[in-house]
Amino acid sequence: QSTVSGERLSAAALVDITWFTDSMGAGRLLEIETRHRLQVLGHLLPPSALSNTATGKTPDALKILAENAEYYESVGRYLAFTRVSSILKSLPYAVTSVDSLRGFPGLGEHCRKVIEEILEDGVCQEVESVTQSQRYQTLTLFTSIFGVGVKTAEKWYKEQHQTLADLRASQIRFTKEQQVGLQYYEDLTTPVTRAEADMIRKTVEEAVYRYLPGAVITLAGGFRRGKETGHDVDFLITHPEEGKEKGLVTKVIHFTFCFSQGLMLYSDEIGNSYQKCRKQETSKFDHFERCFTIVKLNQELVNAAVSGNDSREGGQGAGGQGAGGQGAGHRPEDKHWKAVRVDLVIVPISQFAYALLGWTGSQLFERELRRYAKNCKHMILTSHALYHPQQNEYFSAAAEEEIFAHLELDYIAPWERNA
Ligand code: DCT
Ligand code: MG
Repeated sequence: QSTVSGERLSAAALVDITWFTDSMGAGRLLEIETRHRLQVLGHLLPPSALSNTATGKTPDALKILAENAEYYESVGRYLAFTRVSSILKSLPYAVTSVDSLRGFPGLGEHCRKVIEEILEDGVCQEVESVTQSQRYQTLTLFTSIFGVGVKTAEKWYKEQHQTLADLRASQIRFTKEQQVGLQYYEDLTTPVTRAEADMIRKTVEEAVYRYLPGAVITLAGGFRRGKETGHDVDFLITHPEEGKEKGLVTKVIHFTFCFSQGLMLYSDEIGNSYQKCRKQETSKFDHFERCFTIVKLNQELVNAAVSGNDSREGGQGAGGQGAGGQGAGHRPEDKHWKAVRVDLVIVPISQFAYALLGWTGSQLFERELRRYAKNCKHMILTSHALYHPQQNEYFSAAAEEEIFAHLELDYIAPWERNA
């Protein structure tokens, strides 16, 4: 097989291993892993084979059902559809009959039926009716607003709101997040490109080095996995001398962004709470000092950098003059900036490898890896540490490779984690 298929397989294989070990016990892990890697290679499916062509939607049919399950807060069904969708997408060849998927891990009756229908008719009626339903459409729209989760979207839907215009004209008391989410809706739902991420990185570097020379800034999230676009830009910031990084967020945000340049459209700072929460190792959230922000990115500078004609003065990446955001659909001709979500996470060096692993994602990959750690190794993996509760032991790691080694897994490179 080509290296591409090999690369794509690891993440999917991990999903499968976990499934197998759940039902068969950890003892047979190695045998199953080897067998299943081969099994996966034996099936054929191009990434587009299961897209629901009738709806013309990019996300595949199972992903739509997963989303819909999420809108009904059914985590189990959401995961079941998402896992099968992810595994199918990683297969390098086309599946032409559902029988060839016999024994396929995690493939339940429901998924089988969907796949069968699409293979036979090109369309799955259930997926069709989901995508045509007002509820699905409205919840998809509302949850795409920054600061709006399923519960809030559902509440607004039940109050008969259906469009962004409805929301804007309503008496709803929006949170600060939702206000900026609506105000910059168009920008925030336009994918961030790698060139834009690189430009933001320069700005973050300038801001951070000013207060903490010697800090190390790492681009994490989807961009580290090799994706060309993302919905935000995630940075981890650390310093080789533990403790030096403390309080950095406040300094960087307040002085550089807010006062000096007015580049910050929104920021939500959270202090480090790891020691306080150390006992809650199972919490799905981490406890780093961090800041979720929305910055003004000067697009002219990005365009200049892309065309190899970077005429920046003083290296100022994000920003631009003039205040005030424009709402969705009101992008004026002379608006030369774009609102972009940037997450800054401040990490003590001793936890950096774990933070990097956690913040590289994908979310499904992290979920499966943690599930594997728990079910097969009886360990708790978080973005801070790897912990064995029965042995009351923490495993230190200076690099991601060491974490995989502690888990007795082959190293999986970031670009293989796009599950
Ligand atoms: N993450 C985390 N804790 C959070 C948010 C995210 O541990 N509160 C992890 C999960 C994946 C990774 O960090 C990056 O998160 P996202 O930006 O949501 O995902 P992404 O893969 O970078 O997606 P995109 O490319 O669209 O930004
Ligand atoms: Mg991201």
